[in-house]
Amino acid sequence: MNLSNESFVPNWSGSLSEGKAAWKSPSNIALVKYWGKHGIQLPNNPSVSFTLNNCNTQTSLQWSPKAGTDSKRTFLFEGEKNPEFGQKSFSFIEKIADYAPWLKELDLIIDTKNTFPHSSGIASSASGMSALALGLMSIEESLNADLSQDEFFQKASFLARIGSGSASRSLYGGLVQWGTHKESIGSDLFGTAYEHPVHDVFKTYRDTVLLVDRGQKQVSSTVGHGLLKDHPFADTRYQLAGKNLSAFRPVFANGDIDGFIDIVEREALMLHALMMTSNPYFILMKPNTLAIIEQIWAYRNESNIPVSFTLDAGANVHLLFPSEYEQKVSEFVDSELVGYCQNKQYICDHVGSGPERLNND
Ligand code: 2P0
Repeated sequence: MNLSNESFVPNWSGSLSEGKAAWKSPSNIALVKYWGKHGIQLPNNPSVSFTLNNCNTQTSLQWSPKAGTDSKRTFLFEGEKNPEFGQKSFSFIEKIADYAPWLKELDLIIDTKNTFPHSSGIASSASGMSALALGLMSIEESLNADLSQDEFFQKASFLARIGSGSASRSLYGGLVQWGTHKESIGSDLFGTAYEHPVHDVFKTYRDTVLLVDRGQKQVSSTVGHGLLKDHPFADTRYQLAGKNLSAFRPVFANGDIDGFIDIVEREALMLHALMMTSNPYFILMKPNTLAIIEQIWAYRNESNIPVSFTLDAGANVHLLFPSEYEQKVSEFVDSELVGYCQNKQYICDHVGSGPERLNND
């Protein structure tokens, strides 16, 4: 796609007034993983993800022309002040200043909450940054009547990416690609709805997130990404990510579940193999992560039910399966897997249709 950073710098001026907007934006789970970046959160390889539904962030934004000389920012998490999360939002707002110059003229109140527990190990950066980016785009929309819906979501994805790379993939439903790839229109600057045919089975796929460890990760994703810089396998990894994205194309088109399982599990283990071979090396899986993987493989062999797994940058396991097996897999989770989950907790989710504008009240 022939767009550059400059394409997102406003070349119009609108008149500022006060307003309110609220958005619900989902988390996503990568099937081809983003691991390794350069510049301002630009990916070293293309990735593709399922947009989720039930794991989401709801953010409301109130804005008004600034009352003092400095613009005032207020941040509330679940109705209360939260300096740590507030700092992340404010530093995001600083980083996007060139693309939203009107922000320095406004006072802002950001009020946000997640549907999933904060310390569940489910990354809140994808849903959180995308929800905030959508709220900011609602401000831009109020200033620029010529903004089309396509431009709205594209720039929301562009801004969300600057907040957190994976957030760029939360702006559309179904399958979403981020990063250039020879077979597609994809961009490194923002996510795009997956452009090739997708079989119905992947439009309602299930993701049961098994919460293995809710503790703080020892190594953040940002540090993990950074360790790819001098990683001996980095170049091979980037090539394989592109190949796996190509290999997914007929799999998605034909509803080839066996092909899906093969690529998605290889990607998950490759991500963690990269962590284990970084310098310094680290392991984010826990014993129960491996125990769950073994149970999934045994159940698949015995039952022929096509359950598979993927992993994020953490110990939790995402159990992926077609919706027609929901009842049987639910029994499997309750009888065999729940014992490996911290406090027996898991979250049932599925492929969703993307962000939603909420009523302001
Ligand atoms: C992904 N992950 O594709 C990969 C796979 C985790 C494992 O992107 O530094 O929070 O904010 O761009 O997006 C997690 O990293 O990192 C991530 P930043 P992000 O979803």
